[in-house]
Amino acid sequence: MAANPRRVKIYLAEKGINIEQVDFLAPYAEMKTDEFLRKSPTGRIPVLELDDGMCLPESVAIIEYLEELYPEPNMLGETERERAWSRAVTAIVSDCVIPWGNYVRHRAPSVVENYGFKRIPAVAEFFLPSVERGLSALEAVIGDNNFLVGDKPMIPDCHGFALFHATIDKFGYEIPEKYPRLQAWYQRFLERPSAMV
Ligand SMILES: N[C@@H](CCC(=O)N[C@@H](CS)C(=O)NCC(=O)O)C(=O)O
Repeated sequence: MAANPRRVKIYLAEKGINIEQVDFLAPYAEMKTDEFLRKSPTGRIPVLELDDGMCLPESVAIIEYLEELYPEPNMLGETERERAWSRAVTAIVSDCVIPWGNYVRHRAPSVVENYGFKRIPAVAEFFLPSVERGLSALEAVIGDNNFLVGDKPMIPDCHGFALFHATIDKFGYEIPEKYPRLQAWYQRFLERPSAMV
């Protein structure tokens, strides 16, 4: 259900990288132990644990680290400009996570209420302009491309699809009609095997 670890799962599937994965289930009590906090200081996932014991939190950092270790197939960009643009689009997606998460959780009853989540509809109203801003930005970004930064899936698509899929699949959100390019992109990515992880 959680979009942030799923960014990494989708990236691993797209790259064909096989590493051991440990899943945690909400409400994530075992992620608040001292042992886990030593691995991920915020008590959040994802966290990448290396063989020498180093632990790297944060989905964006984990994916870029893996991209350096496994540069083929390239999913960041061939040139400095392409890489810079990919990072910019990833940042736009990352900025959407908090507003979208709050919007979908507070907008209508959802699965998180099973974990004692208290819904406040005014919070959804507060975040709606930020949600619209992110959607408009990404609709402009994709332009006539098949994927967010070009004609094949790249790192920003992994981040973006994980976020859209969580809001749509788990929280019943629908991409509004006024974002047809994002609607088409979402359907296109949905057909990829990585969308199933
Ligand atoms: N900026 C972090 C955000 C990580 C994050 O918020 N993870 C959520 C799951 S989507 C989590 O661990 N939630 C449990 C909690 O906060 O206790 C990243 O991109 O990795």
